[in-house]
Amino acid sequence: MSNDCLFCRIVAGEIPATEVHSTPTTLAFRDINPQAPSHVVVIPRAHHANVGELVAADPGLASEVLAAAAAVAAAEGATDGYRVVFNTGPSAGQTVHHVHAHVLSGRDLTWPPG
Ligand code: D5M
Repeated sequence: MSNDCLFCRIVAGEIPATEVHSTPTTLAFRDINPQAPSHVVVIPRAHHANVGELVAADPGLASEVLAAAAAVAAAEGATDGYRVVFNTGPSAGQTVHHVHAHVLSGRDLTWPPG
């Protein structure tokens, strides 16, 4: 855990979040700035800066994050489809440096993304 990390502080219960799914190794909560009718952030409880660092350090945990993302999409009723996004690095707009999967659904999602 990093005291400087917003998502570590959510895992620790120091900052409130609207939790929608939880496992011993992952946590999912509603994005504070939703970009779709359903917008959930899925994180590993352990701190890794981005998806590349996560999969290099712990591929099993990366798989658990993806499984949690799929479970969230199912629970949100995303029968028409959903998108999983890992913004990685400044050019992709990553602002929180604790790896997270955005799970977006509930509207038609355009391609390519901006
Ligand atoms: O996405 C970081 C995301 O994290 C962004 O969509 C807002 C969200 N966020 C930031 N703070 C919170 C809290 N406190 N609760 C829920 N969601 C939050 P990025 O891909 O790094 O730009």
